[in-house]
Amino acid sequence: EDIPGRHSYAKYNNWDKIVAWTEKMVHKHPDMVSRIKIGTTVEDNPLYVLKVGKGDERRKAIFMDCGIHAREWISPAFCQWFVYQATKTYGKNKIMTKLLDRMNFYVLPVFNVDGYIWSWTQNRMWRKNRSKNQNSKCIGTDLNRNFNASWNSFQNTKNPCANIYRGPKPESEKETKAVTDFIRSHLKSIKAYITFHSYSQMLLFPYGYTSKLPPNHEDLDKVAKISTDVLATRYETRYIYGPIASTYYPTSGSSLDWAYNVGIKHTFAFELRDKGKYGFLLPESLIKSTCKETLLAVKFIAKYILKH
Ligand code: ING
Ligand code: ZN
Repeated sequence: EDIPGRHSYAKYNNWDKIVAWTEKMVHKHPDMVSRIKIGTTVEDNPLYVLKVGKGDERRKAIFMDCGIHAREWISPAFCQWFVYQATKTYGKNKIMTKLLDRMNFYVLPVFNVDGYIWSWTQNRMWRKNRSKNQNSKCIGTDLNRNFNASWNSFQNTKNPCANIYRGPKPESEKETKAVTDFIRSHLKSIKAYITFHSYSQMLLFPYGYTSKLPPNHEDLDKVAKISTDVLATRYETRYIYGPIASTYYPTSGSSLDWAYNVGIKHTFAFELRDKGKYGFLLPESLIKSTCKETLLAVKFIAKYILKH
């Protein structure tokens, strides 16, 4: 498992390791994996999306992002696990084979690269990106408050020193803009959007900015219910599910609400393990089990998208 120089899915990997890993995945599976540079960060790091699947660009697709918040290390670990399992079980596992034959997954393993690097080198509890703010010494915008979805509606996101600072305007951040541009240019094929956070063990769907329910909330509720049931079959890990605003807390400017409002009718946010014992500092010994159970839920969502 833990061979020096070899990528380990049972450990947290720093940004350099993750970049090397993206190259490795493309080289190992050129017919199934390609790497797309969708933009760069404030500190000029590349933003890479891995396209995983056999189909051409017109096939149905699911966009998944990990690591929008720097300190939530289990999230990028899951995106890596997903790509690994997809390529490893293609041709062996019936469901995975069908999924990859018929649809594409666009996987952004680390959304907030600069913040992720900062959380490895300077401050383990860092959340935001690393952009400078005008008229403030405080650094960073919360990328999950920076989307154009009721962006201006909550006062608590106005302070540049707050952990949930929304930024000077919607999509002000290069990272946000890269992702929204990519999704907008693939809107025809993208049928689901899934974003991975930690922690709390929740599966959330829109809306965050209002307690109103989205038009297809019954459908979302049903998919979320079955997904969390499927997730629990592996280790009996219990997730709660529901609309963000009532299940968790009200939020404006989130990627989830934005993706829903541009027309992606199935959008979900996972809050991965745990429920607070370790919080953001989830031990490496729990990475694999967390990823395994989560993969079951994601496969269920993908199957559902393929059918509907
Ligand atoms: N939680 C998310 C946050 O940005 C969330 C919750 C998810 C809100 C998806 C809106 C949409 O506050 C964490 N832990 O970051
Ligand atoms: Zn988060």
